[in-house]
Amino acid sequence: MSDQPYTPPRVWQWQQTDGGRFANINRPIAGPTHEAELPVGKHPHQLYSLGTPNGQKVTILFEELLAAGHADAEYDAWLINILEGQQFSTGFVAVNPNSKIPALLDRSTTPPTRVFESGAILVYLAEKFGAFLPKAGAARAECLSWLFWQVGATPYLGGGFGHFYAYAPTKQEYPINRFAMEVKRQLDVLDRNLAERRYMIGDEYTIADMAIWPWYGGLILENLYDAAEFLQVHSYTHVVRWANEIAARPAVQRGRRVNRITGPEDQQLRERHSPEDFER
Ligand SMILES: N[C@@H](CCC(=O)N[C@@H](CS)C(=O)NCC(=O)O)C(=O)O
Repeated sequence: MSDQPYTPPRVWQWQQTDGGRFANINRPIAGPTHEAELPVGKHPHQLYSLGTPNGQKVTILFEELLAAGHADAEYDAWLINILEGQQFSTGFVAVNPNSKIPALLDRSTTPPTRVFESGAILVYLAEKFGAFLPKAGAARAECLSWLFWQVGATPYLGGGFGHFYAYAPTKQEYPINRFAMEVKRQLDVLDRNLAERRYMIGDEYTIADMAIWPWYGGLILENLYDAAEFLQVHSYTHVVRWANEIAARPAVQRGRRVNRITGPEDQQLRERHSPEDFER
């Protein structure tokens, strides 16, 4: 790849040597690359995931449901190592044809129900247990609005800013400028909302907070992409206050450890099959 201005050819061709942190897993085609079945544990919910922000959203919700007394929310969390291409097995593709974590199989239904896309998994579980999603009216609309905001906005943070700032083979001013501006705009959207409200929709803690926190809280608390200073994330004081309040929740502290394979050793729980796993 060259730093020179690029003139696109008439027909795009896949450059397998394109570089970048995820070059070995990126492909322009969908579908499985190999045969492998997914493991199945004893609980009703089988989660196939990795402890990235998208994965954490779901494990935080599971841990919050269990903490709120929903014993039927027990789950097995299996590790899918996306850097090793495990999202392209026949078993995983059968649960998520989009080959991305997280993916859920609810075996309490006959036949089992598959759910993919983290936002859809949050809504499915919140509806199933009648928790963390207002049942009707303006509060439900507000919660779903912020949830869909996260799903739509965050690719500019992750695939846009994070990719060009942290993972691309060369640092390029144009895309970094473009996506830094958008991420700072998004942080300001959150900051203005959280200046008026304790949680994203008001006094109630919901799946909207659980979806937004791992990403935007991660920028502040975990220095995601090593970009805290570059983006001046600590200047968004209302987001900082909200991020710290959520980080203090015991269920969040458990959920963020599940399926994690990076960061401090004592924060990694590669698989989760019972509450006792956190005590090891
Ligand atoms: N919109 C999806 C995004 C999921 C996603 O991007 N997952 C990443 C990890 S955070 C992944 O599995 N990447 C593997 C790949 O692209 O092959 C969701 O919210 O569930």
